[in-house]
Amino acid sequence: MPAVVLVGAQWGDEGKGKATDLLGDRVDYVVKFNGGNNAGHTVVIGDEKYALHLLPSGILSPGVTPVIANGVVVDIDVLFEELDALEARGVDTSKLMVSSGAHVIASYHRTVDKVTERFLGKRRIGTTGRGIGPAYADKINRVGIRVADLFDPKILREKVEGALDQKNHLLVKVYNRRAVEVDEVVDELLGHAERLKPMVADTGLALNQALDAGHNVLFEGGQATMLDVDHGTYPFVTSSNATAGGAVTGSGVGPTRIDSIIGVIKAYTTRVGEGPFPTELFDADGEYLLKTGGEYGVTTGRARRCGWYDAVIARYSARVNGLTDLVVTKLDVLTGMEKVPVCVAYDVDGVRYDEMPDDQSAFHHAKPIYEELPGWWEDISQCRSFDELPANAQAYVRALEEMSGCRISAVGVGPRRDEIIPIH
Ligand code: 2SA
Ligand code: GDP
Ligand code: MG
Repeated sequence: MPAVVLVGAQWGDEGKGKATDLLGDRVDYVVKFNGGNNAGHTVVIGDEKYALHLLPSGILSPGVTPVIANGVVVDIDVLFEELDALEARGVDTSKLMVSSGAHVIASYHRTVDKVTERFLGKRRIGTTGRGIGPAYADKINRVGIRVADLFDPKILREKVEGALDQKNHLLVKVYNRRAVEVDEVVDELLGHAERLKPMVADTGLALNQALDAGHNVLFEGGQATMLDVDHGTYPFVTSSNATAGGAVTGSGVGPTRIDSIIGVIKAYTTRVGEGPFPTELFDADGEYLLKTGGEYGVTTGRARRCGWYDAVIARYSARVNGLTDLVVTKLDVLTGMEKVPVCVAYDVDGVRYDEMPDDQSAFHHAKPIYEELPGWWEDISQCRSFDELPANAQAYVRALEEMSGCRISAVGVGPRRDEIIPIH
């Protein structure tokens, strides 16, 4: 602390929600800086389970100010639905701040997302269908709608006209769909303005002032390093910067103000959607990880693809994010395996790669080179210190640390908030 960035080090669903929650008591602000309601964080507090998509998980901690920063794409219907659902369960959401510079996901973005995927056929990305890619495409193409536009009906109308110009051409001529009416979109967005208004703020200014005042700010990454539009397995990625750099551009807080960068990584690997995945398993072990780890998408319910830990990816994540720490989650899921293979390098057509290939074809053809580590049988979910872990589980964590080139500062041994072992 005071400014900590937390990112996923693999393909998402590493348990970032829980890791964020872990820092809860020391955090004053939790900032979502990228993505939108394609994210899915599950946080378990006592017997209560919360699934969050758009809202930062810090919203569950009393005293924390949750912030949706400028780098996020906001589906306002979803925002209100999530707020209503939390309020109904007694969670105070009144502190939420939404950046005036955040972009808005409108109904046409969802439509374009779905029809594009259908059109791509077997080349599809396997998106969440939430309109994320089309909203970011509009942002980069300079025809996006920002939160601030909702409070100026004249400008909003002009911008919606601009956004729909080419899109309607595409929808009607290429995809054979009906054109989207400007009035329909303007009315829908203006209908949200009144409720949204009190939440809207210059969040970049607010965050810098918070840091000036000595408050602790946590930047919570959505998706993960291997899904980053620049550093991930392009084109099988999301459309935002999910790496640590995104925390800076996506929030308006400069890089010199960041103190530490934590990567969250599972003790094995999962991926949702299409794209290459060298350590993916298609056997009983993969099925075991899926079932034991409960590897189903929080947003879409899709079964996640499962495989062994990949230290090449861990090293790559440590590098592109400048990680200061790794938090390893779900070590408990590996309990009961006789041997646990870990990928230490790739074999690409007879050539050994110790680092992530920068050639996409090489990564698509990469065959993992495994080192097998001895497993453990003891239930570890009750362990609360590193010394309490069985010797082989300790050795596994130490081996991951050595192979990944980054300090491991905590290990998750169960989904609950307290099921975590800090390592000093
Ligand atoms: P999109 O919708 O444009 O961001 O999809 C592009 C790719 O990014 C992947 N992606 C994700 N991968 C893992 N988890 C995500 N969030 C949900 C969760 C997933 C769910 O946390 O459980 O519920 O299915 C997430 N969001 C995007 C996506 O699979 C595409 O490969
Ligand atoms: P996120 O997208 O990175 O926030 O992760 P998700 O919430 O999508 O998926 C992680 C899942 O793992 C959630 O269901 C968590 O409750 C669960 N989880 C987190 N840490 C642990 C852990 O150490 N052990 C076990 N068994 N489950 C965990
Ligand atoms: Mg998730």
